[in-house]
Amino acid sequence: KSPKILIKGGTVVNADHQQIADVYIEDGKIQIVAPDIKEMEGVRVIDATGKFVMPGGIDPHTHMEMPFMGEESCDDFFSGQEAALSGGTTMHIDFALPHNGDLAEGFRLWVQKAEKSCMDYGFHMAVTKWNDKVAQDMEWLVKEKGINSFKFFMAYKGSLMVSDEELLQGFKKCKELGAVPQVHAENGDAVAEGQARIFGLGITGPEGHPLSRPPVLEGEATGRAIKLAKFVNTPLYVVHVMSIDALDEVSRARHSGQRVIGEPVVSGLALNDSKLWDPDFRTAAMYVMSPPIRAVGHSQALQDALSTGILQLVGTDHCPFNSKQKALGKHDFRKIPNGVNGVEERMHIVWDVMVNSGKISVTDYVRITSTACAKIFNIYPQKGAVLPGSDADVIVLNPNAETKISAKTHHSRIDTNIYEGWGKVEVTISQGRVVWENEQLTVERGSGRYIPMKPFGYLFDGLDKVDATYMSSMQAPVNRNF
Ligand code: DUC
Ligand code: ZN
Ligand code: ZN
Ligand code: ZN
Repeated sequence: KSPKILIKGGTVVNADHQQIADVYIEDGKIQIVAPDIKEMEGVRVIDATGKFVMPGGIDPHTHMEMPFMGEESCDDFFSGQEAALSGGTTMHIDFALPHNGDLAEGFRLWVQKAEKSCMDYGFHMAVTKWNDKVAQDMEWLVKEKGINSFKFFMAYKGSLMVSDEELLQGFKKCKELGAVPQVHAENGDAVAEGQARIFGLGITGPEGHPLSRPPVLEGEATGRAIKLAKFVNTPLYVVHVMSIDALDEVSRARHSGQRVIGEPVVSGLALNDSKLWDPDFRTAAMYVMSPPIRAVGHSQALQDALSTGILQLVGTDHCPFNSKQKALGKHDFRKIPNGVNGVEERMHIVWDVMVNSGKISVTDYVRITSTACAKIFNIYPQKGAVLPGSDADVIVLNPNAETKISAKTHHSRIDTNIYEGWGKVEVTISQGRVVWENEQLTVERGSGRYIPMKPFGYLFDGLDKVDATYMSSMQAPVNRNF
């Protein structure tokens, strides 16, 4: 039977409001949010005086047990979710990949992988080529399987990358289905050329990675995807915005009224590329992800864009590979499996770089770590809010806590950590149960639930009205403001 929990005396924070109140939880749902709820027998009380009570984090971008570059990311759904819960994230949306190009098969595979889950999760589905079967499967996934977003890789030539023609067909289908198209935006042809060029110069170490795929290639692809989305009149979600170049494209489009969502990730917000030049291969290789972590200056611009609302939410691209896996690229940076950790650290790091730095309010913190994601993927207010009726995914965050992040104590299976030294979430409640407290996890394998997501979320509101006059409206010179 589900426990009864009363969180007392904390400051309850939602994306639009904060108040000192108690939160009563029963049957996996938030039942009451009000000041001074009476303590009753059989109800477990958690004292949150001086602390923040918030919706659990939702990570819109993870890759658990993802087959990639000949390896598989080293967190599975269970260990990755343990890591998430211990860091105050209570739901993630993982990228399911097609199996040999087949979306339906890929979906079934991801359903199997996720059976071991211990928290709630959803899926995005990647589209890696175009044909009638892909289009049919997209329809099946949206109408029957709770998927409302599809990701297109503009990089990874020869494996995941799609052409502009495929992108265009995919965008059209997304628009028709009310699903959000997402892009990994780097020019894959140019990346391949850049990698050959840098390797040919004798630069074989991890520093070759950022050198071979500079910000201009991210900016180009981001702009291209945005313009194709405009041509199709569909919303667009740009995953892992890592550079000023990509940010400028998102910013320009938003200022012209286009519905473009930009998602920075914690590595891009908090780190810079200097460690990629570390003479120790093991250290440098930990920082290899794509698009690359950029030079000093990009992260500050991304933080500022989050604080002004140009960027909307924060993901992680959690895709950890341990040092043995990373060592496959010891003599060739092109073979280092791409990916970093972050699902366990995201809530802490965003707190530090955005709230502690004074760039955003605590309510905005809730918005960019939880609520915005729930709204974009159409699961609000089931998720993303501390409101009566919402799922009881709640955290207690102590702004004065001194918990520390370290590879020695973290819960991910990765054997290194690029975020040594950060930490704030003291209690995590998932599905109405306390799963993280006193730095102890209490989770149950198989208790995680798949959260189906419906199409035609708010990004599609009123979009059809524009369609009729759309081609002619595009003749107007509206886009001069940059
Ligand atoms: N980038 C990464 O670094 N890892 C997983 C996939 C991706 O696009
Ligand atoms: Zn990506
Ligand atoms: Zn603006
Ligand atoms: Zn990713």
